[in-house]
Amino acid sequence: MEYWNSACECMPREELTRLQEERLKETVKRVYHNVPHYRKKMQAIGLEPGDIQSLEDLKKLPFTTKQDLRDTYPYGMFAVPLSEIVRIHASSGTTGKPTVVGYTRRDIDTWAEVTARTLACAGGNKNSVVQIAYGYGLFTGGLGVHYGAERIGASVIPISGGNTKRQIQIMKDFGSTILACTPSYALYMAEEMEAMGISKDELKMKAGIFGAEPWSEQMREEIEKRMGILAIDIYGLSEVIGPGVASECKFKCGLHVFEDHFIPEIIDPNTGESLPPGSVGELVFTTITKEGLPLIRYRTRDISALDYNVCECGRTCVRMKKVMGRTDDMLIIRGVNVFPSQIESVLLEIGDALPHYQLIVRRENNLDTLEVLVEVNQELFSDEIRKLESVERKIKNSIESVLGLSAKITLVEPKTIERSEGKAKRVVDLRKI
Ligand code: DLL
Repeated sequence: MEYWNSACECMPREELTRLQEERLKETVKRVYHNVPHYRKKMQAIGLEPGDIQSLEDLKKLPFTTKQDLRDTYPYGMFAVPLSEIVRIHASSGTTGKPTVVGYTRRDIDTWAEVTARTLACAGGNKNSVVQIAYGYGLFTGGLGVHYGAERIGASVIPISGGNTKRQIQIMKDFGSTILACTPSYALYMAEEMEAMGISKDELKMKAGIFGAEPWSEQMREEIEKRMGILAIDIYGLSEVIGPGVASECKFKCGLHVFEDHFIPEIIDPNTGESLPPGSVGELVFTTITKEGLPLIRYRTRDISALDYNVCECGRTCVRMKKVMGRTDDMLIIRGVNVFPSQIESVLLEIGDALPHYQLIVRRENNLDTLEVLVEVNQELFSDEIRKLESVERKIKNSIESVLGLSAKITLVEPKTIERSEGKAKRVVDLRKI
């Protein structure tokens, strides 16, 4: 069995608990003294760093949410001065303002360590040729996996996303052995490959590390069959570190959470109560080694469950079940996080649109597409077609500049979109994954 760091990945539970407690105490002390936002929240419930001595005490700490990061935008939750931050990434949020995350030099080192483990989980080593087709930029996917791939000594192809024909040509010519991208993009590549008349036997591909969006077992089978590879699910979120929070091993029975860095919990999303192992609920993470942006009990909104049984691979770290869904309305379309409210504000700014709209998400040829149905006033409809086209274009451009996502805009007459007596059904997700 190949591990990147067997001492940490296979640490006996008692030893791991001791290590986690030590690091937790240290983290709580640090955020209390360095981050006013945390200090205020703890003081409000009469909690002092000394009250946290064991993992049991974790429950006493208040949760952190995306709202906390928004309230302190952009750098208010950082626990070190900006002079210690060497990298900034960001992901989109509901208000259009991104969630900003910062890394110290040691955080970058930790990140490389955990993504190196992820690659080793997929059988990666210094002989691997890793093609990174996650986006590079503010998104954490590209650079996150990049540092891990260099750490294991692999040859890295930092191709980033897009330009599918070129991806496949390079995959073939450069002899890539591991592909890193979203699962939907992997499937799209498989299709394009067939269309180009390139057979999987002409490739050296052995495995793929796919994540950043939910995907099903059927999708895995499809990718594995069409590409002739082992497809591994990897999980992470920018706030916690990016990719490298958890990864499946070749046994594909849950994702190992790298617990010497991140403590997971499952809570009831309605009551906030901590749930026992095995229960399905919302995943919550506490980071215990991060310096730039330590997070205490961060609510991910992702639904999963934890399994503490030791895996066949020998890793002792807990396994989280494949993410089953989210507790909020965030959509992930082609790897981009989209909140319906972001589109709503774009529409309302345009003026000609009525506040009745619906987002229709489809998966066509394995690629997610977004259609926005928008009601516009009757006058516009009776007006000349050119005027309608210009409104359509305005909305399309505006969505593209806010979200970085192209959408098909369909303008419809007033009262076309179904009304609801309760919550409006803003999203019709037709993807079968
Ligand atoms: O998506 C980090 C990442 C990059 C993970 C590359 C894996 C690979 P964010 O953009 O902040 O970060 O989005 C985080 O994406 O809360 C989940 O809802 C979803 N997500 C990430 N990985 C998975 C997965 C990156 N394997 C949000 N399965 C998370 C299901 C996933 N959902």
